[in-house]
Amino acid sequence: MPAFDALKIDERGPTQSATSARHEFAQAVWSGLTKPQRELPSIYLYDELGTALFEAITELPEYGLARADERLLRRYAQQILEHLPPSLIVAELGSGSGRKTRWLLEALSRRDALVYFPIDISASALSKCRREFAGMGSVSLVGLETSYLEGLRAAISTRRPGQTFLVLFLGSTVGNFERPAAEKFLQEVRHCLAPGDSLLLGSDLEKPIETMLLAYDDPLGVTAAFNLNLLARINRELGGDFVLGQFSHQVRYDERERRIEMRLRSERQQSVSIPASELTCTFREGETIWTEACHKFCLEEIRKMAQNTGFVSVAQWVDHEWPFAESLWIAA
Ligand code: AVJ
Repeated sequence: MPAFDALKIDERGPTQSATSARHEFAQAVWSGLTKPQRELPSIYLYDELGTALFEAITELPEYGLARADERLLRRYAQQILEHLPPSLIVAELGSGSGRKTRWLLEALSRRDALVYFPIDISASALSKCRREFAGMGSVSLVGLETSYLEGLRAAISTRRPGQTFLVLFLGSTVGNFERPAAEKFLQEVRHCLAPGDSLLLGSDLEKPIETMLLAYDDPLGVTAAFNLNLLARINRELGGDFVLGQFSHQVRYDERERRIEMRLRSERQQSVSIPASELTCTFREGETIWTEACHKFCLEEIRKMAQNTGFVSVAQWVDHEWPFAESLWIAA
């Protein structure tokens, strides 16, 4: 696709200097830790080490989610593609290493040359992704190291007449939003798109509570390390002095909200200072920092979400080994 070389998209997306990224992190830590229920935004879990730990999570026997997602894409790539027009441009929100996406892109690129925009805040995820697709001559990859919507807007701005976009939002990342915020976000995605563009949405389905708890509190402690790494990151990047051994990984399932909640619990009363955020916090014993919510869905609710956000749900594929769904929506 030679025309693509001429495009004026920075490979790294709208670049941000390291100092302004650090400043934003310092600000976010300040505002999260000064709330009555302290919290830290889950996007900050994914620095280089956090991304590696998340990759390890996807290999855990207890975390069936990632394998279910990949199984569905592998098994149904052909069926998914039958719903999609030729001359597709693919943009993926949170591509990670691109491993699961490979199945779909392989099937798509057998029909047509393909442009693929992986969008991820993790530079290391994007470089893995580049390696994953390096050997696939029919895929032109343009990585965008930025937030989902900013990346999506940059990708869509390259649209030429006759091209249709497919947005991938896999791995149940949509579950990290509170339900109303998820709809608002999907509406914003819809606003970036034109009628006839599509969205493939991966969502984890409700399942027995024991199974869900184990998936987020694995006996090896990888998820605990993933969670605690957020404090380690504050120490590394913001000069914090969290003593990691004095915090523990806490997981519960809220049946009313239908979500896994991850927190970090202070095991004793302690003070922590974070110079770059100009903050000193005192934690009570048992006090928690909220780090991530992972909402679980049912099939009907996903179809309803499509309706509420300006899409038409055209098909759903479900994995029965680990209840998980891929839903294909077309922009109305
Ligand atoms: C990457 C957001 C989909 O919610 O299951 C995995 C993140 N956190 N284990 C999820 C996660 C702890 C994961 N997502």
